Amino acid sequence: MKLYLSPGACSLSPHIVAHEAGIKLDVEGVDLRSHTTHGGEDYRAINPKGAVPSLKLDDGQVLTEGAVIVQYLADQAPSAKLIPAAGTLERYRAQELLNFIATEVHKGFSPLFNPKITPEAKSAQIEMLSKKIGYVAGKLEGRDYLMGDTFGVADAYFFTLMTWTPGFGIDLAKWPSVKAHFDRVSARPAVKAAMDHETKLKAAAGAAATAKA
Ligand SMILES: N[C@@H](CCC(=O)N[C@@H](CS)C(=O)NCC(=O)O)C(=O)O
Repeated sequence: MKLYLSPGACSLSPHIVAHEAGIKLDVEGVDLRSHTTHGGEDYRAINPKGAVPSLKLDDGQVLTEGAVIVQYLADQAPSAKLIPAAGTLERYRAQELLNFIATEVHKGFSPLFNPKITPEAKSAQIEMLSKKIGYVAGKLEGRDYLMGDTFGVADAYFFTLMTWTPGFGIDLAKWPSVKAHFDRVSARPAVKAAMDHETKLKAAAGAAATAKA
């Protein structure tokens, strides 16, 4: 399997899940401005939506949408217990969380990346996004991870999005349960490994671009 990602983007979430699950993946970076893979391929020919993440399966099919890819990966390694079994109510609870994180939290960040956003629109967007983060903060009260005592796919996704908060002046200290979750997830060896890998990919892509210039 090959995961297409952009270092530090939402694709960090399935990258973390693969590390947590002990799944050995090929990984390829994508330049999201040119929609070209680091290997020089047209990324839109791989995923016509142009967005990361996407996962190329061993039979050549490509799976897209981060909330789905993390479930696929977790289901490949059931002993890692990263998601409840399909068909159980708990599985729907995990999907309920993933859907909220994807559509409310993740897409709550998206307008903030638009360089044309006005200061007024930015502050209104941060206010709206803060309410969504506040909802997740409530879910984290009195528990270590979103589904209870053990780390799961929703934790990987939510954590990934929270790595973006400093860039927009959002201080996680406002939500002590989210800050504690962020620190707890950051300390996991699999999370560190995925993040280190992405730092190296970014540096390699930067060096290749400089060499071409
Ligand atoms: N619906 C997609 C959206 C993923 C997404 O927003 N990816 C961003 C990076 S975090 C991206 O690739 N943006 C560039 C683009 O869409 O061209 C998913 O949930 O996986």
